[in-house]
Amino acid sequence: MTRVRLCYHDRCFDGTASAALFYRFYRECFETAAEFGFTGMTHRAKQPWEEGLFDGDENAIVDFKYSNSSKVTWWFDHHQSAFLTPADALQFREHPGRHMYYDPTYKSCTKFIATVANEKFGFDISPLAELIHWGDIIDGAQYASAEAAVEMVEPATQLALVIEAAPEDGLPARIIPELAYRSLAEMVQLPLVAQHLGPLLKRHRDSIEILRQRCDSRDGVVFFDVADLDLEGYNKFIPYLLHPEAIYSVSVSASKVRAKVSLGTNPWNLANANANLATLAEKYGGGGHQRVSAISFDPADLPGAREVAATLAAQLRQS
Ligand SMILES: [Mn+2]
Repeated sequence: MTRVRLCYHDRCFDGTASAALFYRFYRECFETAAEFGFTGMTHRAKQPWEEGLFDGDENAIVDFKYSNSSKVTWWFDHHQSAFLTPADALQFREHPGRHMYYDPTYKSCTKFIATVANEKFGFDISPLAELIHWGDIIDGAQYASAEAAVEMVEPATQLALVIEAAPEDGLPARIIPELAYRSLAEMVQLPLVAQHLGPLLKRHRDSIEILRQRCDSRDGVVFFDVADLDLEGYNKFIPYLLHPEAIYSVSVSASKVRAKVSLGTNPWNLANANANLATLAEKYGGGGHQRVSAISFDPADLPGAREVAATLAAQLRQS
């Protein structure tokens, strides 16, 4: 029996959906009985690939950075900042592994994996159409309005809230095998999801009031600092609901594993949104996509995070 180590972007709807899609794809196209172990990956200030992590016969990474380890047999990513070093990027370009796929033009990694699995391996993606659709909406910020992104009535957005913010370590890993075979409406009824939903929806509504007090919107940039609160998993569209005039958002938050500066673009005010936020974040060791990116700091370096956030907010206000 093949053992598969599947590393995915933790606490992220697209990362979890990518893992579910890969899980079903591998079982249907390669080995039904393969034994999976799931590892959620978090962006941190230090090198993410720890010794001994790739312990499977197959080691897969989805919706997360490239690893130059020869043990990695599958890789799918769509982030602009996919490579830790220029040497890694060169290695991938010159000697891509047989099952290594990278395309930063995809709005979601879920859709990217689905397309490759279908076109190259004949995987039937029709049962997963709903999941693929929502992966693109959520990771690509393609909601009709800020209200639609924040109101949390769709099962997909409720599930995303639980994946991103539930205070239970390892929860996405328990969600993945279910998500591979169930509808989103069924998913939010499952006890492992439903038990978190009530408290998280209340916390979400409270966070709108907190951000109403903390947001400072000037010259096209809404800035807020919530590093003193347990609020890392806040909904990233709330600032644009409160300040539709903003083009960008810059924020500081903190958790046990990192201090974090987040940069975002208002998806409903794109006329003058020309800054590449991934490129800006890369200057400080972070990364992401053109329209949304982040920089992770050691949890002890909150002052450093605050300084970088202030610098970037000032820079975006002048752009
Ligand atoms: Mn993604």
